[in-house]
Amino acid sequence: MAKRLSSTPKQDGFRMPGEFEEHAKTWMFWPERTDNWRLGAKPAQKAFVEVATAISKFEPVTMCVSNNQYSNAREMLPDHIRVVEISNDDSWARDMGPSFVVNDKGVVRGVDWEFNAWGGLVDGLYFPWDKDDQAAEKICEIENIDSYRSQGFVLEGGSIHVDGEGTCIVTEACLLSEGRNPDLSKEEIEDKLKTYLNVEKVIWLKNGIYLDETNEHVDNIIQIARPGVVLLAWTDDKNDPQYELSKSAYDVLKHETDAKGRHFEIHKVHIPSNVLITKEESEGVDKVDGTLPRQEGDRLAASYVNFYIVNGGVIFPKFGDEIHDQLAEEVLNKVFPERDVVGVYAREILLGGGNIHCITQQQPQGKK
Ligand code: KQY
Repeated sequence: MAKRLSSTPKQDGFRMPGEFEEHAKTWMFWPERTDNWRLGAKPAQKAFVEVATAISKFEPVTMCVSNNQYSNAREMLPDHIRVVEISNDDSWARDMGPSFVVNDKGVVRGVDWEFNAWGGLVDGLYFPWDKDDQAAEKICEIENIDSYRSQGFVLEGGSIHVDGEGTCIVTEACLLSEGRNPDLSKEEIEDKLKTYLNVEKVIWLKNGIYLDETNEHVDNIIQIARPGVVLLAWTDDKNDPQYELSKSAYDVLKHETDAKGRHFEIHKVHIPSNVLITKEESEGVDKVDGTLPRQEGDRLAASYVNFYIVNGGVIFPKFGDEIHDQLAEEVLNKVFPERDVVGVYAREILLGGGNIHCITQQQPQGKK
């Protein structure tokens, strides 16, 4: 029986592995809310099917789906993708799912972060979020995995990156935002990360991607390919507001060392040309008080580094910007020569406020 533990990963000798370490499977959630996903979420559902299918060529995928959408999801997804019913408020497995931790015997446990929809009543993206907050616990129950609950400490999986060797990278814009842990100091937040992820060093970038509605999650501006090697979302256009944000992240990473004292090898990945919401896209989204509106002309936080590393592969978002899509693929092939790099057209996911990394959650292999 899965237990809720009152100790911490650090006390018990559990650490969060890097995403590039071997996975047992990937978790995803099925999109359906019509105030976030246009046209009754139909285009997004197709995009989620494409992502799930791409991942399933490398490792098993489980899709979590509400009771309302169970039959539709089962019908739309290939048979080899497992579908389980879990109530949800939306479909961001990175943020609602557990962050899995392992010990050196290969035992896997879950960290169930307190979740408040990216800022609660201060600047959260929808209300209520209670079903999303229960999702991590339910996943651990299904897998019969013990879990730790970070009660009183709000965090999303997309706001942290770890290298599995003692380093965690975050952004100040997100972790110090008013809507998450306003009563905790930066040092106290760092201590929580050290306790729940069992890391020794936290590296603070100032910002993430311009206008990222998550208060600038780190997983949209960098990804860790392996210890000491990072990819950074970049623009050469000094007039683009993203330039200063990416330059500041570059400067931090250039001068920092990781927990093992290594300097970072940094690979820049140019963002696509401005991706703006069209009139048709805006009109397809239901308007609901309390949910972030999608206005025509709004710039979307498009970034190729919101990619997902799977066993033997990398699944990255494409935006239909031929030049930058191709440049991103080239950088990924260079950084990951041992993995197959697969692009999936992901505009519909971006329209919902995130991308491929945000809608996926890896469960580490642990002991076979
Ligand atoms: O990017 C993410 N990790 C989540 C984005 C949530 C957007 C909700 N509209």
